[in-house]
Amino acid sequence: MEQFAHRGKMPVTVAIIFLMLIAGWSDSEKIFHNRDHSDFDVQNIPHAGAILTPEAAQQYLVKYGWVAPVNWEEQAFTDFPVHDLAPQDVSQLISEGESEEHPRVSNSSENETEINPSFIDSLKKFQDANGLTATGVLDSATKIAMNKPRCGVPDFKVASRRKNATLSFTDADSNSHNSSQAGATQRRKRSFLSKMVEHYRQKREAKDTMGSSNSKRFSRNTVKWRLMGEGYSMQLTIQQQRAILALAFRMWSEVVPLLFVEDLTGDDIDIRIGFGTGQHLGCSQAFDGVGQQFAHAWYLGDIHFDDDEHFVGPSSEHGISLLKVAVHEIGHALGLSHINREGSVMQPNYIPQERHFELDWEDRKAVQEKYGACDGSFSTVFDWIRKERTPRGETVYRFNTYFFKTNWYWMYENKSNRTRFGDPLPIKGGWNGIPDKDIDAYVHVWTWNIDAQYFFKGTQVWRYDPDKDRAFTEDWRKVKYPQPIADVFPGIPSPVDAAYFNKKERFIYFFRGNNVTAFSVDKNQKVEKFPKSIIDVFPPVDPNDHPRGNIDAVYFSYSYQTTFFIKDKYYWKMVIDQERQTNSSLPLNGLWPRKKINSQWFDICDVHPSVLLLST
Ligand SMILES: [Ca+2]
Ligand SMILES: [Ca+2]
Ligand SMILES: [Zn+2]
Ligand SMILES: [Zn+2]
Repeated sequence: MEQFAHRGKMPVTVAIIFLMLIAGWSDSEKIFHNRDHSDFDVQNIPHAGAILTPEAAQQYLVKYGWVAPVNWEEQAFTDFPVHDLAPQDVSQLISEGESEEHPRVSNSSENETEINPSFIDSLKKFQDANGLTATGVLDSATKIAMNKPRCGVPDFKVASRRKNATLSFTDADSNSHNSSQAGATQRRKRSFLSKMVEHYRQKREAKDTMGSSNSKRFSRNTVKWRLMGEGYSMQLTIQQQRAILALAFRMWSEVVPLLFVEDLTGDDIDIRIGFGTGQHLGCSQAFDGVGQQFAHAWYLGDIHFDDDEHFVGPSSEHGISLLKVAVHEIGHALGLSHINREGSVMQPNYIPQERHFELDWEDRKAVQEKYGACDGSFSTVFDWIRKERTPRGETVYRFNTYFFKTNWYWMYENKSNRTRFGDPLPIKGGWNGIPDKDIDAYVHVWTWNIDAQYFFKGTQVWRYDPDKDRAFTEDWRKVKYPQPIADVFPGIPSPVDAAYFNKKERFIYFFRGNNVTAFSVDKNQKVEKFPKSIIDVFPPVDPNDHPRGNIDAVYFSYSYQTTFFIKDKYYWKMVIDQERQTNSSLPLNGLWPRKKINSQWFDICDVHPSVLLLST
């Protein structure tokens, strides 16, 4: 009866699909959005059985790997349940079953909370990991912990997968069905399923980097995903589902060098996503109705959500946040296991959503163990100064570091040593009135009588108005912008590769090819004897280690109180005066040997261009 009631949803699905067909895509969204839920008989939606008895608790401990690690990755299809087919001569074989006596009053005993002794150690382990006293007794706190909404992926999995393992069903299993037609059908089905399993195994192994210690990971940088047409949720619009999933993938993109792209047409999908209830989507693991399990996922594989759960969008106060669950399940698809640590997105239980949850430091490090850290190069880097007034009317200056690359930018928070959550963003929209891509350089001229910010691209220069947060079209001297660089900075050849302002000398240094030209802001002219070779003006500390020319960016950092030369994936830090006082052999304006940009500034990661504009 329960199963039948469960299937009662089907006509609604069919009706909606039909309405979508006749009404067209855009109109159909309203149907989803304003869908009246009264057509569901809520009473009949199956609920996950509460874990109250020792038997149920023992099942929980076995299922989630607390007794022994579960061979989860092999379970995607191998244990696919094959139901007995009806025999052809059913009317002759069928007879009424005899009723069994069942007690009207449950024979509950005092032993109800006593767990089988062989499970006590596992139970203690579970209690300890969940911040409970490890009593080994199934007390009410333990029951509460076991009944929390949770991910269906076991907490302990068999770590290494047998390579090229062949599937075999036990002899006893196949013999038992030998004589019946149903048995033959079952074997055919299993043969089909074993091929399917083999297909997925080969596909997954093809993605592995053989022999590498990090072999359990995607080996391509672009990972394709799709919300499968047969697996839409009944609770959010398809657009909402896709947008939330895209955002969840983007959050991982922001911390590892992987680009995730939604692929609506191709055959070669890496992560297939679907919503289902009970037995679903050809999956070996049935969902359990309302409550407890909300989703599960396979490494380098598929993600399923239990659509009996009340999934909601990121801004909703109630229900289960699809975004948070999706971020967690994508973590599994990327190869992460559960982490019992407060603040981690990989905690097995659902933690009601903080409004703005993010991947924390250790989640980042865990996924970077597998995929490495982002390792980019940048076209322009600078500290942006802004004035703020305190409540007492004093002026204070704050700065943030910006990294520009092609048509997007990141703000870097030096104190927390990461980019702002949700970056990168498009230059267009963040910076008004300047070209929306490929900025060559930025300079902030800041003296007792000048405070001017310039962006350079090609042969032109834009002056930026920080108060109005947009480029000037005309400044107080009636100079119209953009201007030719040669007019604003006479004697400076353009385009420039990079530029920075030296406060002490009151010179702007413009870099182009192997040369550098100094420009005096006081005299408003090129400094004599320039251009010079970069290597002569900024000599190397180690003669074999110098960027030479074609510098990407040069910037003075207020955090580090020194100047950085940036080229490709490296930076060279300029020798500072204190260093020269203790070591007089260091050259003036010398450059220390290079280091990787990502050893100083962490997690400045690209995202796929299709999700650049996406935000919560
Ligand atoms: Ca459930
Ligand atoms: Ca540049
Ligand atoms: Zn999980
Ligand atoms: Zn599933």
